[in-house]
Amino acid sequence: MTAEAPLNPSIAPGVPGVEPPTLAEPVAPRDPLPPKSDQQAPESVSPTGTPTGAPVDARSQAGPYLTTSQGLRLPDTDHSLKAGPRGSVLLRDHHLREKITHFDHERIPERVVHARGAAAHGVFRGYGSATTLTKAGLFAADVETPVFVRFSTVLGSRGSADTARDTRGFATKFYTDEGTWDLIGNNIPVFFIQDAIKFPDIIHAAKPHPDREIPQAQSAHDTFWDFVSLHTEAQHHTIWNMSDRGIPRSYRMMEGFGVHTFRLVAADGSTSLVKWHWKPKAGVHSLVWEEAQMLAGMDPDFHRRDLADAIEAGAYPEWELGVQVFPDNEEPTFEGIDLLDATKIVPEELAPVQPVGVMRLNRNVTNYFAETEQVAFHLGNMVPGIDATDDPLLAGRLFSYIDTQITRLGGPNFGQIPINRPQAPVNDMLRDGMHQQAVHGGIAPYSPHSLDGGNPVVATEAVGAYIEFPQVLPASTKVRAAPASFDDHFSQVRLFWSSLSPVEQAHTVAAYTFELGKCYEQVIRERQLAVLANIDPVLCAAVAAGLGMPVPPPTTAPSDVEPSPALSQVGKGPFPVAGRVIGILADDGSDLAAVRLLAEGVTVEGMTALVIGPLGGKLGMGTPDEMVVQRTLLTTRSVEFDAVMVAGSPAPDPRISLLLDEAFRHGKALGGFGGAEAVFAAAAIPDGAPGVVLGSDPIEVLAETITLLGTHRVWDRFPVAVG
Ligand code: HDE
Repeated sequence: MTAEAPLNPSIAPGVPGVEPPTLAEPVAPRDPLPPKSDQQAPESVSPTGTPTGAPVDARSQAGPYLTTSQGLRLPDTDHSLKAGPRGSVLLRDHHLREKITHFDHERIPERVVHARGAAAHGVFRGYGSATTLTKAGLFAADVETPVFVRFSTVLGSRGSADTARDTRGFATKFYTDEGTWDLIGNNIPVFFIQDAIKFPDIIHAAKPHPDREIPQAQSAHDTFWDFVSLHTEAQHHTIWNMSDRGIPRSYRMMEGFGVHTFRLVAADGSTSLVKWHWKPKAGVHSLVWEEAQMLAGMDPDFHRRDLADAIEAGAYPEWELGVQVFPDNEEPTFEGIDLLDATKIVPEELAPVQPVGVMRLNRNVTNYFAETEQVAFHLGNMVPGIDATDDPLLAGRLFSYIDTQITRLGGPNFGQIPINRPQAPVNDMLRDGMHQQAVHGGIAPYSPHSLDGGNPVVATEAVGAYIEFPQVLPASTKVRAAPASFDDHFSQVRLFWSSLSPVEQAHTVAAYTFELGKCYEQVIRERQLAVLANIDPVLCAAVAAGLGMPVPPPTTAPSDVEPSPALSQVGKGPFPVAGRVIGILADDGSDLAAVRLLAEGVTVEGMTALVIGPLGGKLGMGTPDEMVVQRTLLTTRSVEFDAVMVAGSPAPDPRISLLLDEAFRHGKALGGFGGAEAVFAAAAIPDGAPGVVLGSDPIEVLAETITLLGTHRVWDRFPVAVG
């Protein structure tokens, strides 16, 4: 791992290079620039997992001159070879053909789901607390394992907006010295379906309609609601999507879940069943729907940018990995909950999450395509001490991930792409195939053999062989069926609903109403309302009211449930504020010395301060306090900031009022000093409104604003009851 850079949040987010460009076209030969300090390429290991000793940037382009792919230096790359300046282009122009041919093949098929993603490198450190549960070496105390994490949305195409209402993928590759372990989870702990055979159905229903290919990256359309209202096991996942969890504020502020139950095997052979949880140190935090919609237009790369900016600034995102542990009984149930049913959670109040390690993401990728696009996760990538269970959804995934890569990455050798290379020695006897990178020695890639010195031999458990857990299987009959325990589709949906705070419930009602309101077929709305009636009468009545439809009677009595406070995002914290973005509205008339002091105070807290001026350039030009304007009223909107502070009384502008009004409605902390009251009044923000901090000392105002930020939103500004 490269040494970590110090916290430097003062970097203006998104600096593109390590050196400012020259105005004139550079023509003098020089070596390529070094990589940016926040970036890291995959480890330099060979296609068969052996460290090469080369620096991690060894694969980047070298040399001062432009060349062909074969290293031939080129005198010109602007003109095709022609018969005279106006003449026909000559077919013999190899440079032209190579350049265009390669370009023609630059794209690969996007992922069939999770096409839109962002990733980063990091490190996982074990606490040692899981060593009684699993022999996997990465959990031993203070063992550090390099990781690569890819976050994603599920439904949208590669170019879709980050802030769509959707589930988020949270896939982690642990490059352990016992082999690679992939933990491929989501930010929602349940899934739409209980059996993998239904995966094409839910995805076909949720993707854009096949005739017009609309709508992009959203579930607010007929086919999605048609499917989930008919296939009611999808309702639990659906309510999570309709809640604030469907629109995270940041990848850094999402929980992650392995969803399935896995089996852990300890060194003494004892086993337990577990569910994996990632808990963000920054707390779980979501956008409000209007912000998400605005961001889809203003900054479709919002989450991607947020992750990269935070890492570049040194505000490294962290998650604690934890497990809920259950006894590995013959019947895989816990407190009556079927652990093999991926549409069910086990409330944390029944089985607390026990921390086993911490992950820190501290390096951005060097090349999006090489790393984020080409990374190939696979559920079957496990290490000794971690095993699968009989969850029928997991079984299908164990097949699917390796299969999809063969099409997506063009053949069976995708494991040799640098980002996918294991960092444990590989000796696999898999040979040849498209894009083979390894130069395998020897003549006997088969087993048994007596040539090549007999190498390799099979391992024993004592030297780290992966031994499948010898699970005892009950005598059974071959059927296409699910156990009766999979039939309860509603009780945990109601459990989730009942565990939300009133603000979150109101958001959830609005989301259902929005989505169903976007359907064309009235019958689909009716059918979904009938399903909601079986989940919760208040939820159903509130959505029906919004749709202007009658409330249907339930066909089954809503179950009695014990709410799980752990499921709500409100009332938690305070959380660290590093990596948050504060907008400071100022103009030439503001006290610029105070603005500077404020910006420094923001930076000291690990946050980013962006000065918003009426026009570009500098404020206080020619004075000792002159400062660069990072955003103008034209280039920004409120959605870019977690809090907004007003320095003095910038000249009235409807865009200032709009910015403050939006930030107010979205529950953001607002601060002001030096006469800012007038600016808030012009934006019709009531005197004494919650979460508006006014004062004369910018640092005192900042301190109070930080306290508000620690709870994520000014919750008191939202409606407090549903119905
Ligand atoms: Fe996936 N899923 N999935 N999935 N999934 C893929 O693999 C699949 C499921 C998840 O950033 C694909 O490489 C089936 C659950 C993530 O590269 C594909 C089923 C969960 C990612 C695939 C599921 C996930 C994928 C598409 C039902 C949460 C993105 C491209 C049995 C626990 C990984 C690819 C990345 C990607 C199949 C269900 C999470 C087609 C058949 C449940 C985070 O193989």
